[in-house]
Amino acid sequence: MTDDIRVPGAPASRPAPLDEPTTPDGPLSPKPDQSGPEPRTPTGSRSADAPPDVAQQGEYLTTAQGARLSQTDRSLKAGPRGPVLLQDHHLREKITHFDHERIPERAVHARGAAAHGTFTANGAAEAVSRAAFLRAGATTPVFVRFSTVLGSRGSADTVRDTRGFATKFYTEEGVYDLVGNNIPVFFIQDAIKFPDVVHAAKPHPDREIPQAQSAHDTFWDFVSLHTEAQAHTMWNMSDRGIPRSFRMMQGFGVHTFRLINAQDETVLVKFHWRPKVGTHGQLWEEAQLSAGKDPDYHRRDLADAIESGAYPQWDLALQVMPDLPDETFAGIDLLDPTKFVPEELAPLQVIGTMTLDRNPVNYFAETEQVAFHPGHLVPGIDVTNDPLLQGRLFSYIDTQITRLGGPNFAQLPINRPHADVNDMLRDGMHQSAVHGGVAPYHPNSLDGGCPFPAGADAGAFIDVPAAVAESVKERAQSASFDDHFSQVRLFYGSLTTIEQQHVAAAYAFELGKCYEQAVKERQLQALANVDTGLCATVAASLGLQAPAPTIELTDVEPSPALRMVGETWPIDGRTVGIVADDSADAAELGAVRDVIHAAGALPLVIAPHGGMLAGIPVQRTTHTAASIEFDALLALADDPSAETTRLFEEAFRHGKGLGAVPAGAGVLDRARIARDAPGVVVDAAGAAVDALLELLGTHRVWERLLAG
Ligand code: HDE
Repeated sequence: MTDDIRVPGAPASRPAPLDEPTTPDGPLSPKPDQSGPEPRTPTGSRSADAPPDVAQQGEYLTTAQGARLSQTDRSLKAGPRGPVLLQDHHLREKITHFDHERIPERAVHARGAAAHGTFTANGAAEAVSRAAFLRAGATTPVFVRFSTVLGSRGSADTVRDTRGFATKFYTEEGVYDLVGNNIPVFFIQDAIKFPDVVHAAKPHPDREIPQAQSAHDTFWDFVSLHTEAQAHTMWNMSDRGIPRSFRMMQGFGVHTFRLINAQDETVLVKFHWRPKVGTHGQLWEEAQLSAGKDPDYHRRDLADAIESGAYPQWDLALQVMPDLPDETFAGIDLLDPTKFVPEELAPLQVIGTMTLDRNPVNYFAETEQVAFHPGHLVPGIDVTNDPLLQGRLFSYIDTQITRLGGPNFAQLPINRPHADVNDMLRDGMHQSAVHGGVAPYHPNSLDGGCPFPAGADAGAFIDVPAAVAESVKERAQSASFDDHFSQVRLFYGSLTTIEQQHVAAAYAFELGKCYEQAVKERQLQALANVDTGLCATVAASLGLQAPAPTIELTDVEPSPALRMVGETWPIDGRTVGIVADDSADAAELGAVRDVIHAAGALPLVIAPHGGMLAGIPVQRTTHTAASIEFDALLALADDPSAETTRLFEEAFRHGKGLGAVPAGAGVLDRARIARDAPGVVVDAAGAAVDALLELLGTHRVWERLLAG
């Protein structure tokens, strides 16, 4: 039977035969959802190389020099029992290359996943920026890498952490990188402290634990001594610190940027990515279960969504603020990266939409070798004097030189611009361009004066001639950076009750994992300066006294836009587990799958065994199904196994919609789930599935969680 529901995850573009193949054949093509970087030469021209031309070629195994090999399983020996001969070039080439396969992982953001797509501008930014890729209808290829910050390359995806959201736009005016995070504020106000905060957050230098976590003494030691970090830590302790999916995260440029339009007028802006399917988190228990049961949870989710056709989409939006001499808006210093601008004060203006529709072909060549830099700018977008951003402008190019082995990383296929490159940079490790001419210097007459500097009329990037205040050289910062608490209070006070409960539980966990009393007490003091109720709850869980605030707590106007609970969103790419067995009615099971699929969600059949049920393929068995991968469950059969009982218990505890036909409702009883509990429906299959799809739109059955 043919199955038109694309179930993601197959390892190759063609099923593997049972026996080892014996007839030579060329390399397999990538899977339909995959594509590599658009073919470009190292200097940005369109390349005639079709993507497969830059992958391995031919039917036969060769050396790196293209000589065919007859053997790769036995080294060349003096007789069958050795010794191995030094002249075995194939052995030495193979092992030597292997010895050098690893490159240094990113100092931060080492763990990531990426996808290709396009950005289409709606033209709303034309009034404020002259960037060509922001003109109405312009469509620009993009490559986006999502990441965690703290963990090393092999760490779990679902740890509590900030997420990186870095976008490379291959514009006709050169590469533009928007290297942002999923949280709009940062730990520190000055780049010179970045090594300090990262050293504090990384595993302890003695035992190298804990991996990919902030729940330890050095982290809370730093952020409690250094209270400008309290804003970021509060966001981290909220549900944004444990996203449900990369597809369900906002992105922020964090810093304020300066845009300039065709009339040379400037504005100050904040960049926002808004996911079309809403911003959603995991619950803490789910995040912990995921880290064990599927450490690749987010990576898999992104690739699976794209493979199954649920293409992730974000609107790009701007908050536009006047470019005033004090670079302040509504009392908020726009150069202070620990502050955000509430959307109620500066509404978001959507300027285009990004769709991610292709998975990479090769993780190393693309996701690992991509090199972002906040200084990769195009005409129309410029930086501000935010001291954090200024340091970043130095750091990113520097780190790539170590990470990617030299200064020519821009020539790696994933980093090649889609615009002419004529840079007079020469030589260096791994130079892959073959430059002509004799005069890579300016001015010259020997190469006809080429390359020529362009004027603004020829599309040159002109640094915005922003005024610089007359001042003195000093290691100081503006007094307007000194308020470390009022926006933290604003954030916490804007959340719904359940979100506030999650924040309190997160602090209780993180500080509960610290050993040092002084660290806990100092952090409690910081919380007292944010919200006394929150401080009291956390203090009680630690068995400590809640301190009194040391500053005056003022009332703040809540920002409802900060809430993640309370709306309904599209359900594209959500997963529904259907529990069935050999008694399954093929028509009923098929119809349920079709309804779920037609709604844009992914139906996955869970059965006591793999293979088929009534001619319908099974995707998960009782042994492989894990509650974390389903957004809702439907029991079409009564499976008495302990695994299925646990599946329902966990899903219920995690506020997921649960349905059962009457014949399958024993599953609920065994899991001690009341058939009339909120978000639980026992009904005929059609009605049950409709109810579940509706519940999915709210992300979780919040009512059940609050009651619990
Ligand atoms: Fe980064 N950051 N960062 N950062 N950052 C890096 O660059 C740095 C900051 C962000 O998927 C590194 O190529 C300094 C803020 C993302 O490849 C490094 C400071 C924001 C990524 C670096 C910051 C970010 C990085 C490590 C303080 C949000 C991953 C590897 C001044 C706006 C990009 C690399 C990817 C990566 C330095 C602060 C976002 C070491 C010095 C604020 C998304 O250069």
